[in-house]
Amino acid sequence: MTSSMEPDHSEGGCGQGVGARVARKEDARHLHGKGRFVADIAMPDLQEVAFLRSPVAHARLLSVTKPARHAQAVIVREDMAAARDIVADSAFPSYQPSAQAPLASGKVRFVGEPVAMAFAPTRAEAEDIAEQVVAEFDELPALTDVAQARQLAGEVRVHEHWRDNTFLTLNIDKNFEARQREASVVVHRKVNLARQCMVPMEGKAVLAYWDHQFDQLVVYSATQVPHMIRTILSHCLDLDQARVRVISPDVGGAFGYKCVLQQEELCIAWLALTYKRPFRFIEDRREHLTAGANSREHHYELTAYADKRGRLLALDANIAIDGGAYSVWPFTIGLEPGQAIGNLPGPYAFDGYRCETTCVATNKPGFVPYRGVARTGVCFAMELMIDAIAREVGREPWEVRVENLVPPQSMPYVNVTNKHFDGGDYPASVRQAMEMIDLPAIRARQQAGPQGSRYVGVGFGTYTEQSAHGTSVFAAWGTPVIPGFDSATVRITPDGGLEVRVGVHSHGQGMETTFAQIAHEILGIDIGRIKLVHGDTGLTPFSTGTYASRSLVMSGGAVSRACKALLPRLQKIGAHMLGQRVEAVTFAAGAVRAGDADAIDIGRIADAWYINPHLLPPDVDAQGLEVTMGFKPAVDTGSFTYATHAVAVEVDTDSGHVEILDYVVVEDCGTMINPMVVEGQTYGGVAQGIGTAMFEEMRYDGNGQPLASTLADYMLPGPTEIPSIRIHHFETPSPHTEFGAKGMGEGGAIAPPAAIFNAVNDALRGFGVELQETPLTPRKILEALDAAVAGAQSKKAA
Ligand code: MCN
Ligand code: SMO
Repeated sequence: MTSSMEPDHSEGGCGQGVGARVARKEDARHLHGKGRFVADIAMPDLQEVAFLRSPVAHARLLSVTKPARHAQAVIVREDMAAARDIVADSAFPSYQPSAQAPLASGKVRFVGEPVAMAFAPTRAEAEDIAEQVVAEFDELPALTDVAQARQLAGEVRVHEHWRDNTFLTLNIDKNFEARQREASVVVHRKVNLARQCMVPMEGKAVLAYWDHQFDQLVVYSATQVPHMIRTILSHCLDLDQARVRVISPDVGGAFGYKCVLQQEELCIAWLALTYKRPFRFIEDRREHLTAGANSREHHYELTAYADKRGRLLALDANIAIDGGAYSVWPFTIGLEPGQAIGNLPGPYAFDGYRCETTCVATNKPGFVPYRGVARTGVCFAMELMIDAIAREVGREPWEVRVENLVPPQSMPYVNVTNKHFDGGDYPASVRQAMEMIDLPAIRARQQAGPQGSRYVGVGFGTYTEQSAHGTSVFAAWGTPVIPGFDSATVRITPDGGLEVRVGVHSHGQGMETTFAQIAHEILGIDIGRIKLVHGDTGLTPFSTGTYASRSLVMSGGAVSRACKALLPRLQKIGAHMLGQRVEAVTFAAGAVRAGDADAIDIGRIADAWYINPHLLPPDVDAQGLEVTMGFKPAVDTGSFTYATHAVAVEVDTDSGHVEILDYVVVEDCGTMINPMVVEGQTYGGVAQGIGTAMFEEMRYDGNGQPLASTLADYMLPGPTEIPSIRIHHFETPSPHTEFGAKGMGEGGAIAPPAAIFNAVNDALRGFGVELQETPLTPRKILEALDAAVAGAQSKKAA
């Protein structure tokens, strides 16, 4: 297996097919400023919309008064009587659903919640009108953290009719007590991940109009999931789905923020439906930061039970998640605790596990999935524990990691939470990362002592990325929408090119290129002549869309199957044109061939089917040169990509500054369609992960006021904070997918906090300092050092 794991992708060595490092087709239009985003669309009589947003976190909404002069241009909830609230149900037994009104009604539950909307020919005018709307609030105590929301549940409720302030609680107990008893080493830690925004370059963006010709509501939205947005808009607005068309044009990054219904989408669609005019809303940066999105905030309390060598026997975990005010449609807030409890054991082979995960409602914006979904948190928590165990037993963290990981000879492996790991060599990824980061050299530098106040350290983070999880997983969660088969339509054009239509959406992942590579691999058509049509419910087959790193496995799999289904049809026509029996021909490199001599290429076959049908065989397949085909892997619990990140850092104990000296990623996403795209995805993910680890935090004060509203106070990593990242690939094909490919779009963002914290803790080991709370600010480091010094002094004095 080891040899099959080492890929050979010399530049362009594989032509244009699977495995080729071809440049992304979509880049040219973006580099030349020719992308078309919602904000670029021009339309006569377009009205721009501004929202009046709640200035308080929790209050009864007593009244909303429209300015007399502009009453016609202001909408409140009562005006939208026919529109339904957004409610996402779930099958989790303890789950309490929230009802999110398109505009606040009766109550506001977070700062920034839309209370009214105003429209005008320009955004500035619309904002001026919105500012004249007068809303009266009767303030209630704001619930701003998990502990307080639980404690005060008797008196203050985010949702009055609930039993308490808990969205849901999940529990698991597998062999915990039995295994725990065998342990001789016990390690306890608290780990905290801060609340974050996603900050895509383009925020929410939606434009809707009524198409009189087709008697249809057309909604342009920056979304990852156009078909699901159609489903829910139709429901909330009581329209036949055939009368709604959702188009997702170019989208400037999405990262999970755009895989759920946003209430502004519903508002704009309602305006267009009601007034039969075009309306648009473009979120600005301040709205995004204060009201748009929150994610990541997890609090862990963990106890690991291990033997003397550090072999993990059992894990006891308590996870608390601050879910904010509302549960998103369709995934519900259950996605986050569900993924957390299921993925906390990570790539490790222990079987005693007890975990309680609670997700609590607070007066903050509702939790939205963000690249990595819960796995960034669980990887952070678990990997800090592995290092803590290594400390406790006095061994190298990489060794303890290697001995605890699922070994390759146990693959395929079903872990303690019933995840089906489909293959790979997890320990080899750690060893490879260790070599690349040159652990002996770092240990030697540490032996030699610090340079002034600068201490070096090294850290690892290993994870599995459950990708493309399908029907059974979502059915168990009982979400309102459960993904099944993804479909693709492939259509050979009369000139021998190819259109590929998929219901997922590409907004930076490079699918216009990688899906063309898949079709090229089978049909041999030049990728320049393969056109991906995506993100338009009017033009593409249904898909639940792009999320959970599923597009390649699911939709890409469907593209492959659909292309394969064309082959017998091509062969039949080609054989007839060659004057051969169909058994005597083969298909290779874009043509039907009889021996070496004669070939009929796809262009000539297409020409015959479309415009010279007298050349066709009498028994030609009447379905022609177009196929719609669905695909889902036989094992639908997800394909498991895995990786080890290793990082070397230097910590300045005078300033608290951390510098990343080196960063390596060893990853295995099965067969790569385009290694360059995989690397691009990894770089972007790691950059976001570095943000999570070191910079980003969305803080709230005791009144629920967000403390960052511009990029001057919400810190993002920039080019100078992102090191050059070295990537090494393993390629262990998945047995369940087309070409053996596994999803990987989120992975880069999963391990950086784990690896970076482990490295910093390694550097500061001599001080007895261990940090466990993101972001890793200089201030936190200095405070921890001060506390350690003070602790040591008081010990001495005593
Ligand atoms: N790929 C490949 N070989 C593999 C695996 C993937 O060549 N073995 C390629 C795919 O063909 C695709 C890309 O890598 O071009 C990512 O594929 P996949 O892992 O299927 O992920 P999705 O396309 O479903 O993308 C969604 C995923 C998620 S869930 C988030 S969040 C995220 C991410 O990808 N958001 C992104 N990456 C992003 N990248 C950009 N630029 N912008 C976002 O919003
Ligand atoms: S957060 Mo990605 O859209 O699953």
